[in-house]
Amino acid sequence: MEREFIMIKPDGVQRNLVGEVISRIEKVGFKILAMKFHKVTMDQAEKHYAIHKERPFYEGLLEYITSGPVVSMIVEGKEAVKITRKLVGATNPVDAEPGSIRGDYALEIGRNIIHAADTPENAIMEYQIYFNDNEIQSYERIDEDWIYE
Ligand code: D4T
Repeated sequence: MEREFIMIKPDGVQRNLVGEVISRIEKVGFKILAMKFHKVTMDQAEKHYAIHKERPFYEGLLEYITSGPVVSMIVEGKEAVKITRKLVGATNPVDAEPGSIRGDYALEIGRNIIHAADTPENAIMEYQIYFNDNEIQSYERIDEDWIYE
């Protein structure tokens, strides 16, 4: 099993897409281990997007991600990172397939609704910015035998 870190960004919250996004994550079979409705602090944003520090869009990205409440989640499942990234779609909505979250609900790269970590290692690094260990639940879902063979 693999863990993935997902964040519904401020535009996703403002556009009432929280339920829609969570529904897609649940329905594919992922188990929600943690979830939080919160504002990203500037300190958290700088850690999360440190890799983009030198990029021209960095300042705008920090302003956007800290501009309003977000929903952060840790989910678990088989190939969670790969499958979530497919559900989410390409970073630039122009390239995101119809049926993906960005393909269905976004038009611009700087307002692309959702974040999902791109590797299992980054997922762990990222969720540690937003969650303490005691906020991560361990439980069995009753449909697991019907999701995994
Ligand atoms: P996130 O991190 O939001 O899931 O996006 P990706 O993992 O799909 O893409 P990323 O790390 O390359 O970009 C992070 C974040 O920066 C915004 N961005 C990116 C932007 O505003 N302009 C740009 O040119 C790029 C490349 C969008 C996502």
